[in-house]
Amino acid sequence: MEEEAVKCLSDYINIEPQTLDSIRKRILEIYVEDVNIPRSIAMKPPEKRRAFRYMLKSEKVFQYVATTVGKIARLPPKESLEPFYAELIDIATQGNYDELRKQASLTVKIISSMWKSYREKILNSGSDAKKISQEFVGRVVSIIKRKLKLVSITKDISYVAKNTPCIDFSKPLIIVAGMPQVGKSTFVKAVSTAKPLTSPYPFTTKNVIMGHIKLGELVIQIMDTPGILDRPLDEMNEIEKRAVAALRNLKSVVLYFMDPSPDSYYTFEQQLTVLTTVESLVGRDRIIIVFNKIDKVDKNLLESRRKIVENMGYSSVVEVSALHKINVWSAVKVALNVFDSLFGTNYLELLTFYSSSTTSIFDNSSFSSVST
Ligand SMILES: Nc1nc2c(ncn2[C@@H]2O[C@H](COP(=O)(O)OP(=O)(O)O)[C@@H](O)[C@H]2O)c(=O)[nH]1
Ligand SMILES: [Mg+2]
Repeated sequence: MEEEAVKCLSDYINIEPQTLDSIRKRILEIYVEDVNIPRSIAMKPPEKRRAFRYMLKSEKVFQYVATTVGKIARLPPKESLEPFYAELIDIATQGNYDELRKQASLTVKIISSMWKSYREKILNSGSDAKKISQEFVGRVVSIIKRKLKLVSITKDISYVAKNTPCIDFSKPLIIVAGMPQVGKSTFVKAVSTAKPLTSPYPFTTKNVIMGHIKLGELVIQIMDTPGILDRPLDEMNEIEKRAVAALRNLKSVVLYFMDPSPDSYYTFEQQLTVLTTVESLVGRDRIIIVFNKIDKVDKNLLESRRKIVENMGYSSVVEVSALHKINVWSAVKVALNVFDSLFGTNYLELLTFYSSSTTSIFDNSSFSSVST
């Protein structure tokens, strides 16, 4: 039961990247390869043998196309995928995924029916066998070129399938979101198994990355996301859109990370603007505000910025330093508490149970400082 709740996009989508050129090249390679003539045919007159040989070559070409393009045609329809996965595919393919599937099935259909007539033609062609089989191969290539225009997006589809984390829909999920440079990846790295890159430059995190916090029976999923800029959703780039896709589609609570320090990469006001964007995606109830980098913010500034956020309707702000691992587990604990109250689960109890016996991971002093 629990196993079935784990979904990986690569279980549904498993294709190799193809281009028009890669297919054409393979077709020509196959066409020049030797073929084995069955014994029964080897006894026939030379002309018949020749015709059979060219039929076999063409058939191998046909089978390659039917298999390769057929695989694209048989990709699962977008609507059958988890909405989160479907949106990632849309982002990567500019919404062309289902159109590619259609193009592929039409291509296979046309080439299959063409093969039926060419097969007979080649077998009965006598001395023209070579010419007719070459004509078939030429037409196959040109049909692919005309009908399978989107074939190169298989590269993007394959990439998404290979690089999208699996999600266990039976386990709690915390999404870490915010502008670039607020310390999201540093935090996810500090508390989970994930080892995302962190750096002093924006957009180091280009994809959603899943980390796990394992405590006995309890597994908490924590997702690092690329930073989002203060601009309308439809102006966001592909990288930002992946974060939006996670926020929009996954049952989760959100740790909205902010950098309240005076030298933050983006201003505090910009971070508040992005907060309203995140609110529009998930609703305020699912958001927990986290002030990071408290190691370099003085108390007065922290206090005044906390007031601003509280005035926006957030009752509590968790203050942490991801880099120095200060209070980081409080943020996890608060997130789990909100998850429980929103979704009727009881994970916090489990967490408290396991954390009391896992002091090496969980610093109990930081736990007791959280009021939940
Ligand atoms: N002083 C301080 N720097 C931090 C803290 N957390 C992260 N940073 C730094 O902020 C920069 C951006 O961190 P990163 O995790 O890549 O941010 P992201 O873009 O939100 O994922 C890096 O140089 C981190 O070392 C913190 O708690 N205190
Ligand atoms: Mg990052």
